[in-house]
Amino acid sequence: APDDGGNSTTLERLAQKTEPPRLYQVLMLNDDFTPMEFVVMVLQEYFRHDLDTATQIMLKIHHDGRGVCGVFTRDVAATKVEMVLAAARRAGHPLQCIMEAA
Ligand code: NFA
Repeated sequence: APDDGGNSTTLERLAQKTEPPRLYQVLMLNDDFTPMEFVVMVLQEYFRHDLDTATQIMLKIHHDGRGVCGVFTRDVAATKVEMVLAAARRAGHPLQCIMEAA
């Protein structure tokens, strides 16, 4: 069938068996050294969470060892991980950030 340039309807996409993109969780891992304020800042700046949500996610990571920052397509998730790791390295913190298939 000819390429419609992305204008196909949902039903047409089903008929074409077009799969939705796979999604990936971006997670941060707890450590004993990264300041809580830095983690909250990262969650606001790179994941666009508000202060209250960022604080809740940071505390979840602190208590459980890991927590979900957001869910994204593969390339976006990989870029988020690299941005967080670069910011942590630049600030001299050992904060770790990973992606996992959702
Ligand atoms: N556990 C860190 C502390 O007590 C805070 C932290 C939270 C670090 C979430 C990494 C991720 N300073």
